[in-house]
Amino acid sequence: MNMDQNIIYFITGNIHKYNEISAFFNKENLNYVLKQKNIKTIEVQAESIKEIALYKLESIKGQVNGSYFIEDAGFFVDTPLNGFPGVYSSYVMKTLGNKGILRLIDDFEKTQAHFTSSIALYFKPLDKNLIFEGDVYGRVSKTIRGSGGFGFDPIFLPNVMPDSTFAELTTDEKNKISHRGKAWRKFTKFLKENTI
Ligand code: ITT
Repeated sequence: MNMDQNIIYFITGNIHKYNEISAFFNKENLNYVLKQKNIKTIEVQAESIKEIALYKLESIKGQVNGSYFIEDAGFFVDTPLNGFPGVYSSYVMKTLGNKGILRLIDDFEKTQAHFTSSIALYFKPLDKNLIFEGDVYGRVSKTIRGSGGFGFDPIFLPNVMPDSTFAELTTDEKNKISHRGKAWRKFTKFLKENTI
């Protein structure tokens, strides 16, 4: 067997996302080796994280040998911002940041929020694009708390652990309940059922 067949590339420029996924990978006895590759992908504006993920995957077609995946995530403040920043999460993180989000919703007592993750995989043995999704629901914290995680983690309180922000959890704790963790478990199930 060609050794290259057992490598799966995670195409990302975000080391935090890579570290979370690689923590999962190392725990499972998968017949694959994970490698990070940072290739410029095209991020279109679309209505859903899933559409963005599939487009991003298509945008690097022909540039990687073997199987590869990308992951796209978004943070949605459902109450009171009707889902904003959602598909604009990267841009809003760079411009407003967590402080800016908290300022926008300062007057509201009741908040609802969620993260969504879409892993889009090009699986070479089947010559197919596949998608695995996960989400996690919670609230927005009144203050920025915790030093772990990244992005919007310091302001997100998951419903299943409502006293801690994602940034106050260890990577393992976050992985057990996160959007990325849920998408990841579907992805792993597929890889186990389709071992080459
Ligand atoms: P890629 O190179 O993989 O595209 P990215 O940093 O552009 O990395 P996304 O588009 O998936 O990542 O993420 C959109 C924004 O949401 C970005 O600002 C992230 O910091 C943030 N984000 C993504 N996943 C998160 C998570 O698990 N917790 C907190 N914030 C997250």
